[in-house]
Parts: sequence; structure tokens; C-alpha cells
Amino acid sequence: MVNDTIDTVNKLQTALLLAEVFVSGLPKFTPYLKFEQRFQEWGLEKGWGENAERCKETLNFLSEVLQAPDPINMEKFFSRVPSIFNIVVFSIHGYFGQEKVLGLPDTGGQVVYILDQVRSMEEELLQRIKLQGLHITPKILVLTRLIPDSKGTKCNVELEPVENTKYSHILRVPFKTEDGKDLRQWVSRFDIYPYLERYAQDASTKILDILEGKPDLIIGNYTDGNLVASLMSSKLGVTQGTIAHALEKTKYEDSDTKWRELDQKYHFSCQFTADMIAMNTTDFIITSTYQEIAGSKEKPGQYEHHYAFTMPGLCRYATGINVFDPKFNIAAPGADQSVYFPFTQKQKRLTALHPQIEELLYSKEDADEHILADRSKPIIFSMARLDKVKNITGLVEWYGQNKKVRDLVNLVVVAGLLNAAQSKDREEIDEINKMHNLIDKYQLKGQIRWIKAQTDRVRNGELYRYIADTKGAFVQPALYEAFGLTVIEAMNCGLPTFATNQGGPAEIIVDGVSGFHINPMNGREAGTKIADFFQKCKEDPGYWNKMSTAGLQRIYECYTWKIYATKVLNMGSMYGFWRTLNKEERVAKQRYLQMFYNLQFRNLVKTVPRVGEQPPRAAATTGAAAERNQIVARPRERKPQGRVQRMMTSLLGPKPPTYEQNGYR
Ligand SMILES: *[C@@H]1O[C@H](CO)[C@@H](O)[C@H](O)[C@H]1NC(C)=O
Ligand SMILES: *[C@@H]1O[C@H](CO)[C@@H](O)[C@H](O)[C@H]1NC(C)=O
Ligand SMILES: *[C@@H]1O[C@H](CO)[C@@H](O)[C@H](O)[C@H]1NC(C)=O
Ligand SMILES: CC(=O)N[C@H]1CO[C@H](CO)[C@@H](O)[C@@H]1O
Repeated sequence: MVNDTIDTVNKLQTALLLAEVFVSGLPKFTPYLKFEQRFQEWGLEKGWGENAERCKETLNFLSEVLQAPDPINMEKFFSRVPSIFNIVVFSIHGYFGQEKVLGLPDTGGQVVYILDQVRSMEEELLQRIKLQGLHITPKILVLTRLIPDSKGTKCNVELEPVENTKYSHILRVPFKTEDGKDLRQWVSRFDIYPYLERYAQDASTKILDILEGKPDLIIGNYTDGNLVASLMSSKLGVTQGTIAHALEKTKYEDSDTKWRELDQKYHFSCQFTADMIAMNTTDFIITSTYQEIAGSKEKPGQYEHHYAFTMPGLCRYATGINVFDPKFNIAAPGADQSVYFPFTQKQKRLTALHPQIEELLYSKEDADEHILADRSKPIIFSMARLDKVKNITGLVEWYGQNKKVRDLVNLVVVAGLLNAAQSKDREEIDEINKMHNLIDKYQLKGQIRWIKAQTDRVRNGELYRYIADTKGAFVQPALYEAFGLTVIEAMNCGLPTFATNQGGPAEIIVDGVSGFHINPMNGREAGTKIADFFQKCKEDPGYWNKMSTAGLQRIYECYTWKIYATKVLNMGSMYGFWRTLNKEERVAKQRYLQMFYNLQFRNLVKTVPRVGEQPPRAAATTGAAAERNQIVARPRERKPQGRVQRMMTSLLGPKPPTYEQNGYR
């Protein structure tokens, strides 16, 4: 944007002033080419904007920053600086692909999330590049593992274009065995550590080759992706962001103090060390909620858990990650709006799917217990995994107990399987049996429809809208919900939503304004709240529309992929700038981290057997391996209560010291 001829702040300020006065006199839409020469005379190069108006704004933002560098001006300016064109996203473990991968071990929501994220970032990049008057082609690479034994997926293909993008690709790089061959089979995310260092080198080489240079931003996902992103960003000197919404440490009870017992199975010693290295190396951390960082009054956040902890006999983190560090940022994901759009968009509605949806909701076949007798009532709807944390059975119980709700609405639940004999998961079997018992106990026949889990995203989108046509509502009764993607989906479809006040939904919904909070531990109160809503809708039909619209408004203001992409690219630009400051401090920290990596992490990695090797200590029994595979296939969400407080009090005393107490500046 600025030529070398401008080498002092004074010269820059003068140039900005001259140029700003000049473009102010031009018609707004005068293209940059028309006055490019004048800009160059003042020492200004391309990148200020595609036309006079845009240039004027950018010039003005920089003038403001030079006069008063407050956060708002900084963000405005850095959102305009075209500093990011090539992005690399690491999501290494599991089967990462666009077809036939969901449900394979270690492969699930993160794939959809990353692909949506990549699409939105590409769109945003293209728009920014155009608005700044540049002609540069961006590139985004999603780096994952190439798995030769690909189980009928494309995970054995090196380069695959990302659907609905122009410049984004999945790049797959294989793991290597010790004698340098490609490792053929899938590796559990818990056993992945011996391969990562080599992978980082091989991946870097490939990336430099394909991008014909360094990327401008590297984003990691999960422990393995974040560690490799850290190695690569340190080596190449590139801005790094990390995402780890599912930090493993918080999911397993006492996983720090009991690390020794668990290590053979999970290798938490490697994992938590890698997490600490990545958190400490990265320039910024992306979370989806505030609670993920610092928790709530009752519960510490995921990252807060990493502030201080001890792994007896291994190490003690006295000040691990400081949750008040400015590297923490919130950028919540959205829902794919081509799938989840409002029920009011009549021309886009997938009416061809209605016969199938009606069959799901009303048919008599293979659901003889659960036929809705009165089809004219609105439907309250819930969709989730059938496990304890999601507490779908809790919802059925509140419904059963609340006569008023039962009179006003039908209940439709999409969850798990209906036949316990078909399930292999112990927790699901318990919940299935509980469901059947509750339906009997409260004599819910005629008022409830229980449908087994549905995986067709497109049809599920239309299902939400179909429920909205009945003037119903979505209910998310989980005991704890880290983010709440279904809440976002329902709200995107215009379905008024009641969601748990434990976790992400507490932030997504403003209670009584854009939806409702319910306390999952107080079914009576939740039932009353739902009954009141439908009573009010009966008396005032405008009320339902009002809540539906308010929910949508909340989404459009805070929870779309577009907003996400804007935020993440702004972070890349802003933290990329901060990197250039405080070099000495950074170098010192980097040395410390390198030492930590070499002396601690590498040794821990040696305790993890490679595929086909015997573990260094006792051999893993078949039983343990089987159990591990089960956990891999279906990770448990953390138990929300009790443990957290116990840990905190046993390790830290009441709460970690605060920002001020620590004397941080
Ligand atoms: C800086 O300006 C001079 C003179 O206009 C030009 O020759 C040179 O290419 C410019 N440098 C850059 C980096 O654009
Ligand atoms: C980085 O690690 C050091 C050593 O554990 C710690 O003192 C510091 O607080 C960490 N900083 C961040 C931002 O994580
Ligand atoms: C589910 O919700 C019910 C009703 O609020 C509650 O009594 C029950 O304890 C919850 N289930 C679990 C597993 O905590
Ligand atoms: C395995 C894992 O933690 N993957 C995470 C990658 O990032 C997405 C989006 O934040 C998370 O949902 C996944 O949990």
C-alpha cells in the first residue's frame, strides 16, 4: 500500500492527507485505475480500495489510527489491510473428505465445520480483495492425512477441490513409518503423536510447493492440528490461530492427576503437553463462546482448566494458559444457510420432501406406539444424540408431568434408536429403555412421536421449517451444551427456541428476547415456561411471529459464517501486525517453547507405540484396545457437575488469581 519513498510517519501523514482531500473531490465510484498515477506520485500503491469512496475510507481509518490508536480504529483499519491471501487449515486425524466419511472413526462434525469455514473464508477473501482494488487469487488448503486404506472414501487422494469453492483444496499428506513408507491405516487421535513431527516437515514442503511460497495464516484444529500448526508457524514465521472446542482434558475425570493410569490408553501426557505448547505458541485462539474460555460463576471454562494443573511425577503448570491473555477471541460458527433458511422463504422451500417428512411425523408404520392423535396442535421438537448429557428423557418427563403443555402441543423427538436390541452403546441402551418407560408411565401415546436419528442434513432443514409451519418450537434440554449447533439451525429456520442455560445456548439466546433459556435441572419451571409461551401464542397469534423474527435477527447479528469469516480474517490481520512488535520477547518465548518441545514432548512421544509396535511398558490387551476404539467412535461429553469444582478446589484453591492480582499488564 505504501512505497519505500515514504519512510517516516510525517511523510505518511502528509501523503494520507493529500490523497484524502483529492479522492473526496472525485465522484464516489471513480475506479482506482483513473487516479492510480496520482497515488503513486504521493508514494501510495495499490490496496487502498477499488474506487474513490473506498480509498477515502481506508485512508481515513489509517489517519485515525495514527492519531488515536484505539481498538475500534485499529480493527477498522486492519479489516482493510490486504495482508492475507493464502490460508492453511490443519485438521489431521480421522478421515477428512466430502463423501462417505461421516461416522467413520474420529470423523464427524469437525469435517462439516471446517468445510463450511473454508467456504466462508474464501468468499470473504474474494470480496475483500475485490473491494481493495486488487487482482490476486487467494488459496486455501485444508491439510489432512492421506490414508491409503481409505475404506471407499477419497482419503487416499492427494489433492481434492472443496465443493462450492473456486480456490480451496483438501491436501492430503501421508504419515510415514519409521522406515519411510506411507502408513496405510487409520490411527486413533489418541495414538497419533509419533507421526506428527515428520508430518509437519512433509506437509510444509508440500504447502510451500503448492502455494509457491509461505501461507499468510495457519489455523489448527484439535491437538494434532494445533501442534503441527505451531511447528510450522514457528519454522516459517507465519501468523497462527488455533481452534480446540473439544479439549480432551475437560472430558475425562481427573485426567491430569490420574494421568499415569490413563496414559497407556489415551496418552494424555502427550496430549496436554501438545495443547500447552500450541496454546502458548499461537498468536490467537478462536473459541465459540465466552464460557469456553473463562466459564461461568458455577463452572470453570475449558481453557481455565489449563491455567494450573499437576500431572504428578511429570510436571506442574503454575501459570499455564492465562485466560485473560488478549490472544483469546470469540468467533462463533454459523449454520449453512443454504440448508437452514427461514420457513418464510416460500420459493426456496423443499416441498418435494414434505411427503417424506409427513411420513416421518405421522405414518403408522414401525412406530405404532407413537402416533400423534391430534394433528392440529403445534409441535415442540427436539433433536439430539440419545445420551445422558443431552437429556432428551428429561424433556419427555417434563412433558409427561405438565398437563397444560400436553393439552397445548404435541412432542416430537428425533434421537437415537427405538429398539434397545439394535444399540451397542450402553448409555444409549439405558436411555432407550428409559424413553419407553416414560411413554408408558405418563401414557403419552397419541401425544408423542419418537423418530430415530436422522442424518440427512437437507431434509432435517426442511423438517425444522415444517415444524415452524405448525407454529411449534424447538427445545434443547441438555444438561450441558458446549456450543449448540442445533439451536443455531432451528433459529435459522425461524423456529422459536427454548434451550438450556448451561453452556453455549446461554450466550446464543437472550432470554425472553430472541428465545428462551430453560434450566435443565428444573423441569417444572421449564414446562411452565413452554406452556406460557404457547398459551400466549394462542391468545395473540402475533407473538409467535415476533419470537420467530427475533430469533432470526439474533442469528443475523451474531451467528453467521459470514460474521465468523470476517472476524477470523480480522484476527489474522491484526495479530499478524502484533507479531511484528516485541520481537525480543517473542524470540525468548520461542526458545523456551522449543526447549520444552525437545526436552519434554519428544520424550513423552517415545512412550507412544507406533502402529504394529508393542507399547514400551505392558502390552495393550485386546480389551483395552476395544474399549479405546469405542471411545474413539463416540467421545463422551464431559460430565458437567461436581468434578469441576472438586478439581478446582483441590488444585487451586477457590479460583485462579485474577488479572490484577497477578500484576499482568
Ligand atoms: C515506488 O515508486 C517508484 C517510483 O514511482 C517505482 O518505480 C517503484 O516501483 C515503486 N515501488 C514499489 C514497491 O511499488
Ligand atoms: C506460556 O508458558 C509460560 C510457561 O508455562 C507461562 O508462564 C505463560 O503464562 C504462558 N503464556 C501463555 C500466553 O500461554
Ligand atoms: C434429566 O432431566 C431430569 C428432569 O429435569 C432430571 O431430573 C434428571 O436428573 C436429568 N438427567 C440426568 C442424567 O441428570
Ligand atoms: C476433534 C476436535 O476437537 N475437532 C474440533 C475442530 O474444530 C471444530 C470446530 O471448532 C470442533 O467442533 C471440533 O471439536
